Amino acid sequence: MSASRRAFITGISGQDGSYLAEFLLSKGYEVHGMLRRTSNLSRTRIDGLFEQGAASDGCLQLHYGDMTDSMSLVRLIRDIQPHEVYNLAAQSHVRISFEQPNYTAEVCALGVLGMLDAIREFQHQSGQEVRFYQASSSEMFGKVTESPQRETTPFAPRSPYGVAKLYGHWITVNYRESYGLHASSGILFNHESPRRGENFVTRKVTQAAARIKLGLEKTITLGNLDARRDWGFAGDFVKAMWCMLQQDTPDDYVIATGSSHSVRELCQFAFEHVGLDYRDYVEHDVRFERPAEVDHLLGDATKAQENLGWNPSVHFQDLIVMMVESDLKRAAERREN
Ligand code: NAP
Ligand code: F7E
Repeated sequence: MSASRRAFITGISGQDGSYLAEFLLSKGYEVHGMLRRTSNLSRTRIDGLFEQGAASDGCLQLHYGDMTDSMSLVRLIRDIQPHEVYNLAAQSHVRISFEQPNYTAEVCALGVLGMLDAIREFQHQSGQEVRFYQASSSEMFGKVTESPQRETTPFAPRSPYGVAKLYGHWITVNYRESYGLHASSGILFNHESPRRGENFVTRKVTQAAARIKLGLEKTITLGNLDARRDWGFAGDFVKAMWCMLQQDTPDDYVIATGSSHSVRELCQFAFEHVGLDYRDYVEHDVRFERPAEVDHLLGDATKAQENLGWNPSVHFQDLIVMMVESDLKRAAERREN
């Protein structure tokens, strides 16, 4: 093994995993990522890193494994001997968690336990410290009892995803308190980017605005337009994950921008950017609503600002412009091919 610090990222093929891998490589880390087996390789978000040669010089290495296969986690921790583990893998779609509650719990709850225990065992055997980051979520606040939400706000999850994430959160706290693991949990509010999955509402809207503008689609069908979210930029949020693992003492942190907008405002803004009125194109379908909704999330990241020196750099409007412009470019390229 080389002398540089080794980081292991689960969920490296996802939105956050790709930004975090880039960030850690830029800091000189040797980055190892876990991919699950799929019939088509799902690594388009990190293809750019391979094109830049990160894989050929050994700085970026991918390994097969799965959060539902604890033996694969034990093997990977033992083989990689990481200094830092970022556990980002999840069935991360809230509405789909109502359709796949069992699988969501296996990945987002028991998967975290499997990883923590693999780390505990490796640390015990080898004497090497492994720092752990858990991707907790503002969905754990659910039916909120105070606003804005901070680290001390009571949890009240409203979906199988939120409930599973809450287990992942508490078991991380439990391993920290019981076994002295350097385990931190980031309670991240919604964060988006041009790499956001196409079935999350920001990307669904920015992609539709772009495609409607270019004449490739006629309408977009959405669920609840009144829900409000605190939306930030994924590139900013992954830096907070790293900061948490550089602290002497592990802890839990809310990461958020501190301002919220409704889905309706998101539509209005994205469509206005391409010179259209969203009311002419947005249709409603109850299929895109959830059995229980989280109405309004708004985070207070004061603790992260004070302890980590972390601040968001991209505001909501700039984020949406970034995403619409990227979707315009992608749609135009596809139209030409
Ligand atoms: P994402 O784009 O959906 O990525 C999820 C990643 O997990 C993908 O790489 C996916 O692999 C992988 N994965 C799914 N099931 C797996 C399994 N059984 N075994 C191994 N890998 C598996 O999610 P994200 O937006 O980057 O979010 C990263 C993490 O932060 C997640 O844990 C999410 O729940 C949490 N979080 C996200 C937000 C947000 O607003 N983005 C906010 C709070 C917390 P495939 O590519 O093969 O699907
Ligand atoms: O929904 C409403 C929907 O799916 C946002 C995940 O990253 O952030 C994300 O979860 C809001 C909800 O994100 C549609 O009802 C309306 O109120 O983009 P979303 P989410 O559920 O907030 C948290 C923090 C995570 O941890 C999760 O992993 O938008 N909405 N119409 C819609 N949402 C979707 N997806 N599709 C619609 O058509």
